[in-house]
Amino acid sequence: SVEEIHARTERTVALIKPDAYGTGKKDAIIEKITAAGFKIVKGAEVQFSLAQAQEFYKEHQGKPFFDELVNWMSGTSIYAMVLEKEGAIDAWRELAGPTNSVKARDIAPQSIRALYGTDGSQNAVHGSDSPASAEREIKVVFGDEVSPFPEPLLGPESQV
Ligand code: DGI
Repeated sequence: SVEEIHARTERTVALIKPDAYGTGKKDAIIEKITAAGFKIVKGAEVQFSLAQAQEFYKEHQGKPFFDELVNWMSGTSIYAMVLEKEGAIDAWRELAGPTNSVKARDIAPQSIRALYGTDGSQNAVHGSDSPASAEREIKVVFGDEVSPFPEPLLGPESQV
C-alpha cells in the first residue's frame, strides 16, 4: 500500500567532513551516493558555528574527544546533505563504513570511510544513526529549510 511504501522511505543526514571535503573528494563520494540509489534532497556547503557543532554532537559531550571533534567540524567548510531512500538511515551508514577509517580499510575496504577517511577521529563522512537522530540533525543543520520527512506518495486518485 501507499502507507507501507511511505513508512519505509527515510531521510538521513550525510556530512562530508573536512578531511574529505577539503581534499576534493566530494564528487567521488556523491557518485557513490547516487550509484547506491539515494535521492539527494538537499546539498549545500556549510560551516558550522562552534555552538552548532556542539549541538550536533551533543550525545558525545564530556567524552575525551569531544572538544577536538567539535573544533575540527566547525573550523572549516563541510558539505551537508539530506539523503532519501527506502531504509536510508542504515543504508547510508553501511555505505559509509565503520567509524574508524583505519579499521574500515580491513573490514570494509570499499566503504567511503575506508577509501577517503583518515583515522579514528577524522573519517570522511557522517551519517545519522536513527530516525530520531536524523530528524534532530536535519533541524540542526538546515533549520526549517528541509523537512525531515519524505513527501507523501500520491496515489492515482490524488493526481489531478
Ligand atoms: O556514528 P559514527 O560517526 O560512526 O560514530 P559516533 O557517533 O560514535 O562518533 C562521532 C564521531 O566522533 C566519529 O565519527 C569520530 C569521533 N569519535 C568517535 N569515537 C571516537 C572518536 N574520536 C576519537 N578520537 N576517539 C574515539 O573513541
